[in-house]
Amino acid sequence: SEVPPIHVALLPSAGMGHLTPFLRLAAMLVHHNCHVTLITTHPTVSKSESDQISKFHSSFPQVNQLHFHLLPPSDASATKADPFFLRFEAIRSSSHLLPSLLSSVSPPLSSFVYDMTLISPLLPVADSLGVPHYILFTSSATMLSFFSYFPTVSASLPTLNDVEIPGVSSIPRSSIPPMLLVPNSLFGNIFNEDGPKLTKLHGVLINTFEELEAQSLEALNGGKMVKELPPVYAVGPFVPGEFEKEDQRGAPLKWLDDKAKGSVVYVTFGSRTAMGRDQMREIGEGLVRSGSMFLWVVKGKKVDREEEEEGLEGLLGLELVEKIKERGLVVKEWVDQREILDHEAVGGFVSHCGWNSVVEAAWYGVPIMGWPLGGDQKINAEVVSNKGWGVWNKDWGWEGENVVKGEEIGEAIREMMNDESLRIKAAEVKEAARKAISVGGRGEVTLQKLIEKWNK
Ligand code: BUP
Repeated sequence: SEVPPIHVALLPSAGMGHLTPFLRLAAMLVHHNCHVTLITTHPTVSKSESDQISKFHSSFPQVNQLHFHLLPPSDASATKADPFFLRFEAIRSSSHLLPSLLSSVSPPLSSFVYDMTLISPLLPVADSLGVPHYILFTSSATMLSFFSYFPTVSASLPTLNDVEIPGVSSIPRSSIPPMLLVPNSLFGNIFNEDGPKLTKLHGVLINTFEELEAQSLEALNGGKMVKELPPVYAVGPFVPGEFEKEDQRGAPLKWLDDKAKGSVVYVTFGSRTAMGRDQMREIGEGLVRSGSMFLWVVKGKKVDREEEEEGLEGLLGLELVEKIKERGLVVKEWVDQREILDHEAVGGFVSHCGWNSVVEAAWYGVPIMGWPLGGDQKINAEVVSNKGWGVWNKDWGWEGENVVKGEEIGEAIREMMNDESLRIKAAEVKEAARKAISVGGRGEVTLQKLIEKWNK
C-alpha cells in the first residue's frame, strides 16, 4: 500500500507580518512534496491579507484551504484597541473550535505549525490532535531569546535597566517592546502566559539563518537561557515567492527602471504603522534634502481598508508634494516590496525593521537605515547593525515619542547611501543568505531533516 503523504496544517495570525512568512513556508513545504492545509480567518483584518491569500491559492491550487469561523468578540468595549491585536485575541478565544474543524482533513495530519501568538490556547488543541506541533516565530532569533527569557525577569521589569539574556547580548531598557512595560497589555499578557509554555512544543521554526544570528541560535539551542527549550529550527531565509507578484508590474517598478544603479533609496515602515502627519512631513523634507532619488510608501491609516481617498496633497501639503516631484515617487498603495528590493536602481532601504523586511533586505543585499518604531523592531535593528549591513540612530525613540527633524533625517540617509562598507557587508549577507537554503545549505538541511521526522 502507498504511504500517505506528509500533511502539515498551518495557522497564521493577523497582519501581513504574520501571514507572509506562513505563505512562504507553505510554498517551501509544497516544494518538498508535503501536502499543506492553510487555515485562515475571514474577513481578514486588512485587504492586503485577503489579496495575498487569494493570490497564494491560485498559484498553489493543491493547497487545501480551511476557513476558520471565529466566535463573535466577547468584549465590545475593546473597539479602540489595535484591530490586529483584537484578531489575535479572537483567534485565541475561538481555538477550542479547531479540533472538530481539523478532524475531517485528509490525509491525516503529520504536523501542525501555528503562530507564535497562539501557544497557550493551541496546546490543548494540538494534544487532542495527537500530532507534533510547532510555532513559527515570525521575528528574529534574538527576539525569541528575549521572549523565552522574559518570564524570568518580568516581575522585576518596573525597576530593571538592561535585560541580560544569558548567552546573548543584553537588551537595553529602551529597546524593550514598549507594550511590555504597560501593565496588563494584551501583548504583555501573551508574553507572560505563553513564554513559559515554549517548553511544551516540539520545536520552534524561525525565518533566520546561522550566519545572520549565530549567537542567538547557539544560545537558544544550547539551553543557555531556558533549560528544556525545544529545538529551534532556523529554516530561513524564506524566499519571497513568485506567487506574491502583482498582476501588473506597478508604477513604482516602472519608475525605477530608468534610474541609475544603486541611486534610489526605498522608504517604508511596514504594513501596520501610520505615522503622525508632522513626522511624515519631516520625512518628506529629509528625503528632499538627502540628495538621493527616493521611492516612498506612505500610510495614512493602520488598516488599509480604512485608508481615505484623501490625496497626497492633504497628507503632506501641496508645497512638499511639489518639491518631491523632482526627485521622488510617493505612493499610498501596496507595493511589491520583493521586486523593489531586487531592483538594481535601489541602493538603500529606510526600514522600520519588521523582521520580514530585514530578511528580505538580507536576501536581496540592500543596506538598511533602520528606524524602529515599535514592538520587536529595535531588537531586530540591532541584529542588522551587528552584522554591519545597516545602521540605526538610537536617539530617535519610539513612534510618537518625538518628531525627528528633516535635516537630521536627510543627513542620516545621505550617510547611509554613501557608506561603501554597508554595501560590501550587504553583498556578503546576501551571499550567505543564498547559501543557507541552497542544496546542502544549513537552512535547507534543517528543513529536510524536520520533514523526515514527520514521516515517522
Ligand atoms: Br507596507 C508593504 N508591500 O506595500 P514586516 C509590505 N510588504 O510587499 P510589518 C509589501 O509585507 P510586523 C507593501 O515585503 C514584508 O514581507 C513586506 O512585514 C511586505 O513588517 C511584509 O516587514 C511586512 O515584518 O509586520 O508589516 O510591520 O509588525 O508584524 O513585523
